[in-house]
Amino acid sequence: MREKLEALQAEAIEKVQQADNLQSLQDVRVAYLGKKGPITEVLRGMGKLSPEERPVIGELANKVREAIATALDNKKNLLEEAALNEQLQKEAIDVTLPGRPVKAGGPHLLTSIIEEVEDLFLGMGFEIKEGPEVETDYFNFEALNLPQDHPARDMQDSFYVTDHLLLRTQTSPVQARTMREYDGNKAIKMICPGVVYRRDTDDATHSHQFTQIEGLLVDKNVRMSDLKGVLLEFSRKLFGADREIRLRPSFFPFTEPSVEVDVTCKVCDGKGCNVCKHTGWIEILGAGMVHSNVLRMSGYDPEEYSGFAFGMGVERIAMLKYGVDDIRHFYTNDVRFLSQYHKA
Ligand code: 2NL
Repeated sequence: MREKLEALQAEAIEKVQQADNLQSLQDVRVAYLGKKGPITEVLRGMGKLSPEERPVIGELANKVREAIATALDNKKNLLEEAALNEQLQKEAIDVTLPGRPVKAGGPHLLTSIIEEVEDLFLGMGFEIKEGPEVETDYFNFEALNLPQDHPARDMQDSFYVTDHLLLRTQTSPVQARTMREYDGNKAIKMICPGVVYRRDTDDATHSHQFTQIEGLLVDKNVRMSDLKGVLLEFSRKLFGADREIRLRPSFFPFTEPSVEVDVTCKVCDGKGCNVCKHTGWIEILGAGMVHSNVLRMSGYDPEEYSGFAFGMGVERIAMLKYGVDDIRHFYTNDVRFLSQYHKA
């Protein structure tokens, strides 16, 4: 009996050692320690033993059972630890891999130009004003010396919301509103950037929506030479210190006299090229002395006050400055186009 039990212990521990996964280990446990296992069988046969042998064999059987159980538990711990390690290994994340860079956006080229122009005029003491994009007929046209049925309204075919409300065709209504707000007795130095709308067929140089920056200076004794000085300063800051400007006579209903302003072409250094259409000059904006009717309608006495105003298309400025060949690039939002103008 004693030899049988010792042989069982040796055999069971050998099997435990051989088990290489939790299932086969469980099989060993059932085979040796289960209800139908050899140890249970020994204990059941105890009745046949002599009273002297019974406690000795009983004690040994329990020791054998404990030894096997301990071996099983130890091996179980080992196998579980190994399984955990294998899982950890498999699911390991390599934190030393460099991350994927987050693509940073940047301001739209038109926004950059607006901000550049704003900085420049803030530096000359101008304030920046904004106004509604849905305007009244009065502020968009009437107050700017464009009465109902005036033929010049044809130049600004418009999107109407009602008979008296429309998408503004220029940013000038912001200036008319400001003059009114200033009560006809204060000096004004302002620029107003913003989106404007005209009923137009889109092509490489026309867009039904575009961006304008207009400027207005009203004070006592404002003269044409003030306009020229401010626009020369502006042109040199935006296009380069070596630029010259020239003023050509023109017509706008809200200014008198009116001028078209050209800047010298630096693509060809004035020799003539495609950009300047072989003239050496590039038109960048329109301007003039504020019409006396416009001053009067907004509460300023033209005998006491005078002023100049100017307006430019931001897309046109951007196209000239960066050689953009199609105005639609600004609105089709192709990141390959837009990201070229993001500063690092
Ligand atoms: C252009 C020309 C211009 C103005 C805008 C203006 C505004 C007031 C009074 C007088 Cl409140 N004038 N604005 C004056 C001359 C030209 O714009 O070619 N814009 C794209």
